[in-house]
Amino acid sequence: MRIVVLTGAGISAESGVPTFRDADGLWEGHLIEDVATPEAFERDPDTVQAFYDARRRAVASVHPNAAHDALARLELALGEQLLVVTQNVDDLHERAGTRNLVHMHGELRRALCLACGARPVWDADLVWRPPCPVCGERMLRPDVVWFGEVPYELDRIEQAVVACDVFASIGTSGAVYPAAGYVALASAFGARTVELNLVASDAVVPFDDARAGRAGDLVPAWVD
Ligand code: BV8
Repeated sequence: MRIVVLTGAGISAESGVPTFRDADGLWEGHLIEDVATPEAFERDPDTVQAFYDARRRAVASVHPNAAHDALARLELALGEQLLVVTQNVDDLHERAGTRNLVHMHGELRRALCLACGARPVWDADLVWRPPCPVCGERMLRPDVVWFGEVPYELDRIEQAVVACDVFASIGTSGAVYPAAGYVALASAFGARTVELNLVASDAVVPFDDARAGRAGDLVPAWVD
């Protein structure tokens, strides 16, 4: 039984990490789309860096919830047959024990060196513009996929989605592509599709099984 699970901000909501749409897309007066873009970083790197430093510090102070824990239990049972694809940049899936994991939108805890391409783990207390530990250049940026940038490991994700028997979407509004298109791809290749979300998302194709509720309740019930 091959399962692909796609997670979004809603799975981390119960850990106390605000979602994008619940915060009305605003962060201290900035539209997230205005902050989460390469143009914004080019224009005002300090504001963008402060946005990610604040989110990194916030994530360090919260913990995985029952939904993250349930997916880690599912991996213990299924092993390589389960792949978790997360749009989230927090490390709550890892901290719950999930290993077969793709961060398609990057990771808060990593930096990306524009000079050499290294992706070093970012020390939360670093003074801004530290030298890259690999090449020494002071050209680090957050290792987060911004709007207009190509997400990570798309081939690996698409291969898993077309081959899976079950595709589950947890805590995502289905607002952002290419992630929002995976349910249609899975369905086209014969997978059974499941949505576990606070409210039914406006998915491009209807889910075979759509359950409304909090991830912390729905995911353990679905897994166990
Ligand atoms: C790209 C990192 C080119 C930053 C993020 C069509 C095809 C391809 C691209 C596009 C397209 N149309 C438009 C595009 C461009 C764009 C896009 O999709 N724009 C949108 C706004 C229309 N996409 C891109 O730019 C992507 N790149 O297209 O490159 C390409 C593509 C393929 C091949 C070659 C080239 C890159 C997008 C990545 C942007 N970066 N994150 C950061 O985190 O700071 S996106 C960011 O917002 C998140 O990562 C996440 O993906 C998204 C927010 O979505 P959700 O996670 O769903 O969160 P949201 O708040 O929206 O919803 C939360 C849900 O949880 C809700 O449904 C709520 O009801 C539910 N919920 C709340 N509480 C709970 C709960 N559920 C359960 N329990 C709870 N307690």
